Amino acid sequence: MNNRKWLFAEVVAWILFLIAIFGIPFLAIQFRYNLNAGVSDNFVDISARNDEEDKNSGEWIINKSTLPVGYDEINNPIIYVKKGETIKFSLNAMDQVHGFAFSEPGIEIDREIIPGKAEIVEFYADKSGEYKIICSINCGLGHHGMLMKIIVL
Ligand SMILES: [Cu+2]
Repeated sequence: MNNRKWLFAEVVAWILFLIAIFGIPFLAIQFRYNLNAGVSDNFVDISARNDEEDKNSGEWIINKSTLPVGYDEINNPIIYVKKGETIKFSLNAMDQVHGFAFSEPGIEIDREIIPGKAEIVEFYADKSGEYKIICSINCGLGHHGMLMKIIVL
């Protein structure tokens, strides 16, 4: 082989080497990230309740949660989740039709919850921050008190 061919072989070898060094870990990270997205054991079972006779009754009730749950000073639930994880919500309405909606612009989750039928909603927590959840269907007195928060850490 002449020198030019050796040089070519050397350049190709270097390129392959660089792809192996930088490319494989990059692909591995992407692959892992994609595997994790959407696959989750985080499960939260929530009931929506608003007794029309009582203006203080509108609330989201956490029946069961595999994630840590706290409460703010007026007893609204706060759910904590790690960034990159997904939460699977099972939602049910105790009395009338409610709406489970994120009030953040850009998050298109707004689901009607009809009594007697569990609604499954998945939320992929890809960005850290606070996410407010409201009731998007006017359910009478107490409607504006139906607040809940998700904190992505
Ligand atoms: Cu409601």
